[in-house]
Amino acid sequence: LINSFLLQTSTMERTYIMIKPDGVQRNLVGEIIKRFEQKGYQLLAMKLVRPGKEHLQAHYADLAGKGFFNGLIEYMNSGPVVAMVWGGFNVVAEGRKMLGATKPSESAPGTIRGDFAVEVGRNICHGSDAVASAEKEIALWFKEGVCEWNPSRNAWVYEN
Ligand code: IDP
Ligand code: MG
Repeated sequence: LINSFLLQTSTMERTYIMIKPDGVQRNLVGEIIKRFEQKGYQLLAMKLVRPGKEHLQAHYADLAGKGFFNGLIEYMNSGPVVAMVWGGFNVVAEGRKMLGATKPSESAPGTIRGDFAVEVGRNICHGSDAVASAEKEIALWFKEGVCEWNPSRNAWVYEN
């Protein structure tokens, strides 16, 4: 059991997943958490927050030059968001697949955006696009750190 836990942690990734203000207002919090939970990923941190424009601008700093940037910040600042950290094997790329393409018109049915969103400016959820950006986003949103724990179900999710 100890060996298998060590094996898992060596291939473990973390990703920053956020339910945007429209996802919260549309009562999709439980639905989105449910999908990550049922997949077998591990919840490592979660909070409902309204951090303000400066923090949101820092989160989306890479997009500062885009024409939609101010609108994006207004949208993200329009209500509380659910900030989460999820862990698991390949969770960064798999998490993006579960969210679906950025534009809901291109998101496959079965993905969160494909199932629940219509427009790119109201696409319900955020997920880190790489391991490095995930770690940066986790540090920005969870300055207090995350909760480390060993899920008893791991032996039923992972073969080794
Ligand atoms: P991502 O959320 O799939 O990683 P990014 O390109 O990083 O997509 O863009 C961040 C967010 O900015 C998107 O999720 C979406 O809410 C918004 N966004 C991206 N492109 C557009 C656009 O063309 N118009 C309006 N909003 C956009
Ligand atoms: Mg992005």
